[in-house]
Amino acid sequence: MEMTFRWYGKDDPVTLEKIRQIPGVTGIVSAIYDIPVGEAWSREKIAELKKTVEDAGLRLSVIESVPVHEDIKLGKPSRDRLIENYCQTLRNLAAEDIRVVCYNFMPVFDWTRSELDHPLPDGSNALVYFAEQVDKMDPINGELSLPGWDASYTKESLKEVMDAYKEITEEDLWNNLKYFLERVIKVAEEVQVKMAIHPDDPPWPIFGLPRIITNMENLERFLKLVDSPYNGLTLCSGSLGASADNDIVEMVRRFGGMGRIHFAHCRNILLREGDSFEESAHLSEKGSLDMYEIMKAYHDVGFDGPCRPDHGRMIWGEQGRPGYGLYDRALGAVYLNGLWEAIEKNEAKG
Ligand SMILES: [Mn+2]
Repeated sequence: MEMTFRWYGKDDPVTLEKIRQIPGVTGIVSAIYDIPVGEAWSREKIAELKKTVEDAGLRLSVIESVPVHEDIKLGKPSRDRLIENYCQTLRNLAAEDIRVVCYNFMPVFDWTRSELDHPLPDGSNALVYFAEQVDKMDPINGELSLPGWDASYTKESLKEVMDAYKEITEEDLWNNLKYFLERVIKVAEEVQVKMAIHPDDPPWPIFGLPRIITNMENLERFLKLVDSPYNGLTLCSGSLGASADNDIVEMVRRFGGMGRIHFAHCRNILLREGDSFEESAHLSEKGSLDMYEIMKAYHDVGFDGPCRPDHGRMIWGEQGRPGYGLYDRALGAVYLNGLWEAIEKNEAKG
């Protein structure tokens, strides 16, 4: 297992120099943020990112994400050209020896929360999802802006894309995902880049948009769409764990045992009544997930891929990108490494 940390590029207040000082973190998870979605990433730009990371004494381990254009998810005629660009990006990443690519297939909105700085009893704050607040939101009234949301949408273009999805059923989305995978995984195999889909967050439909990467059954179905070791998962415990029906330990054992987890997002989550949740500290006792059992499952299946702490709270007065401050994520990384060391040494003793 390689401990990694997400870095948002040169504008990120959490610098590579700081990340390097977190004990046990050796890998960086990043992306190129100034190329429009749908265009191919040049080898030059990838090499530049890689050099920046390596000059700081770290390794560029995972790309999170190479975003998938909405026209691909909608199955529009323009998708063939966009998929070809996506494949070219994979070839260029492979040429720079980058081997894991995270992406998601969520229509329009990425991860969604109702509040980004909800105060917690200990004086920290965290992202929360309170269903009754989300139910009242109208994404096309133009007043809403959350960090997972693509800021490039105008009110009109957002309405247009939301309208386009009115015709798209869950089965259509499955078909469009299959069409994408059948073309992309072939290239991923050729150039040996492991594709790792991130589950939908939260794992249920929002704002009337379909969501399909949500539970055990659908993950099974996903892996069978193209049954290749290069067609794999980013197993995000926090995203899938938002549904109490999802057993994360079982998922790690099942899909990790198949060698289909290529990237582990490890964080805890505190479930509330009625499809609501808070993002808690990583420690097991602070949330609804047993992080020890999750790490133990990864260890038991022989997981040797990249792992990262996921969203953190804002603590010690830190200001910054919601979910992506330094301190709480650093605590998360060290905690996960601590669990791992204990599990390893315990196993070695027999
Ligand atoms: Mn995640």
